[in-house]
Amino acid sequence: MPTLLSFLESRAPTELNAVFGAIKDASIIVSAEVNRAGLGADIYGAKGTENVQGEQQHKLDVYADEVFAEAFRKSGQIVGLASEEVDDALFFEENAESDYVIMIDPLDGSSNIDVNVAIGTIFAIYKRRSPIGGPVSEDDFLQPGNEMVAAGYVSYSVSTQMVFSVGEGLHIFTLDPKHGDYHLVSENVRIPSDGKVYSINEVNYDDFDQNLQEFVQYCRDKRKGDGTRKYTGRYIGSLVADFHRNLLKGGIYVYPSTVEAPKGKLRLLYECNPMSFLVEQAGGYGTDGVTRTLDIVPTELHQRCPFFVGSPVMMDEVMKG
Ligand code: AHM
Ligand code: MG
Repeated sequence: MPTLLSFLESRAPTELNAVFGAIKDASIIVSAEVNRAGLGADIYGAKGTENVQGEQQHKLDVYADEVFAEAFRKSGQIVGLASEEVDDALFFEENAESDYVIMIDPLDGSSNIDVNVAIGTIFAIYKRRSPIGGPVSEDDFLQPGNEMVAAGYVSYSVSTQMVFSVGEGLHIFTLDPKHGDYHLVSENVRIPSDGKVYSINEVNYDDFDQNLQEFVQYCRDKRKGDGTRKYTGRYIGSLVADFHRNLLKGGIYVYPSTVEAPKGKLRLLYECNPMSFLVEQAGGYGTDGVTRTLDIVPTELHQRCPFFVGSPVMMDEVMKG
């Protein structure tokens, strides 16, 4: 089976392949560290600091952020980085001549670290808008998702997998930790058009608008011809893991606005946008409940938005209102 970089050779420009090389190298380091969680007192547990959004940072979040940032700097092909863990975007001066900026959630689902549940890294890659040779500007990062060049996630789970698209289909690679490389396991993956799973934190049901309440009720009630249930609920609380299951099995993931998170909880630039790009490449779609996620014009780096994503039939059902 082809390795990640040999597969990409004919599909993406050399500069972008170097970015994927950096993601590969950093994710292998993070994966090894994730697999050791609990063994080193310096890695496991909360760090006691908060990120810009007032959320508790876990040591692995911060570690992953540093590993990815260093890999992007060294790649020579990334000029700017925006991360969930850092307030302001970084400019890599030594890469001023390069063309790409990247946005990442270095370790999504981090509240699951301490309970040994799947977590992931999410990334979105764009071409800069500012002139080559100079510093990056906010404009480089506040691009709508429809300008995205490539996106993906690494899921640290039963095995470590990288799921990505460079705009010509969605592909899944599995890490062989013995040999330190990713190998192709599924090419041009398609999400099942109808799904079986709805993934939503149902404790917030009373906060949902009427349309979403009716959709959840529909999923609870819907029966197949033989009288058995058509849908089932699954919610891990790690976007990467919930999304990945729904991608393979068919389903929908929803994080709407709630009383505690009036604009939704997930971040547009490095959570909702890359996942929307990926699901569209697989035949599904993502919205904020009204607008296609990739068409939202961002105004802030750490902007949140409601998120609905998944199989087209289930998405159509919730979107028809
Ligand atoms: P994080 O980026 O701080 O880890 O938060 C994002 C996570 C998602 O992975 C997950 O789907 C969601 O938060 C779960 O939130 P909740 O516990 O409110 O259901
Ligand atoms: Mg996160």
